[in-house]
Amino acid sequence: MLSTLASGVAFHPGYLGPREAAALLSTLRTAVAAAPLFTPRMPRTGKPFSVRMTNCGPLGWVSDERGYRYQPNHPETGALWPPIPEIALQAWLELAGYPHPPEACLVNYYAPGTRMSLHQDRDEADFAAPVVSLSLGDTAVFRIGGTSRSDPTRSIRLASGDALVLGGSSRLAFHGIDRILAGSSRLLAEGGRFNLTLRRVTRP
Ligand code: MD6
Ligand code: FE
Repeated sequence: MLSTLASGVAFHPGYLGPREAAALLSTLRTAVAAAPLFTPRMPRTGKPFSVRMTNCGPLGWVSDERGYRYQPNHPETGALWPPIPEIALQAWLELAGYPHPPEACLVNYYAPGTRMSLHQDRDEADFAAPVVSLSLGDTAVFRIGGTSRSDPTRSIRLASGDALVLGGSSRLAFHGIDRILAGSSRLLAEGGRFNLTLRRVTRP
């Protein structure tokens, strides 16, 4: 079932079934072994994020005192990022409605108790491409508003296997994660949640 919450927001609950979610997690484990989760830091202040991150694909999103940017290599190991998991590429083909492949797959890991403050995804050169997000593990309380920080917001619970697409007039909507519902999924033995966001970074 697809539901449209606002223009350009498409929510696909249960997009990945439990077996597909488990298969994607298994590929993700391999990727994280090659490109370990790191703790990003805020530009200027250097304040650490509570979420840990890594990336797959030709480009990865990183943040540190020097700012937000995309780069081809891991900030700690220097290695190129591992490939984007096949199941995630398939989700892009089915959901993005955009005729060029994604270049970055940001992987966020939320331990119970962590959150992501309200932000826009705007470090990409081409906002014609949507951002496609996949959730694995514990349910997250996701908040989404409009293109001004002060616009009213609404909450959606993102459960394991759910896909969310931000495109069109919602491509630059403010959004964030208020909290993780600890123990809501048994997919991750360690608990918590992985979120994958697929992005086109450069103009094709
Ligand atoms: C998360 N998601 O679900 C955070 N960004 O953990 C995002 O920041 C996000 O879900 C752009 C488009 C869709 C998203
Ligand atoms: Fe985002």
